[in-house]
Amino acid sequence: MDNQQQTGLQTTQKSNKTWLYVLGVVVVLALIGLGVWALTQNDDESAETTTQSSTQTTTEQTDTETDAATAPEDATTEGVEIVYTDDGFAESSYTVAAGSTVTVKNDSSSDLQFSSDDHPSHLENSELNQAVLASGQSQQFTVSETGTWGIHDHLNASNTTTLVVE
Ligand SMILES: [Cu+2]
Repeated sequence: MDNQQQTGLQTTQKSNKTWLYVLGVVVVLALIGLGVWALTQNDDESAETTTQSSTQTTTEQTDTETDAATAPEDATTEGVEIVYTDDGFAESSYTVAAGSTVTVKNDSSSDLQFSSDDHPSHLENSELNQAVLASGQSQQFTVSETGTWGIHDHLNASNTTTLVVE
């Protein structure tokens, strides 16, 4: 073996060591990169979960608001309008909650005297007895006593209806 061959052998051994070193660095960098990627994934999942929770809470709040807005639309708390025509009372029965307003509208061509049964004493529920109402006029009153009350036009007692106060 002469000097030139020996130098070539040493260079090859040195070159192999350099490759091992570079490979080691690449592997370490790859592991670090993998670790950072894994941590980033976890952060993303946490953030997603938090976002979903917020969205669900917001949806529930919206539902509650919708329920609250729907609840007051209970027909019996809004009072009732009783229309009277030349054919008599428009409906055979009206229902209203205690404490709400009854509106009587005289759409007939004659006077109306809205009265509690019995005729002519009007004593079944005297809070329902009203003054004479001219043609085209309306009157309002509040009901408080619960029950099923017979009603008639005192001036034409064959025209009757029923008022249920709940
Ligand atoms: Cu009467």
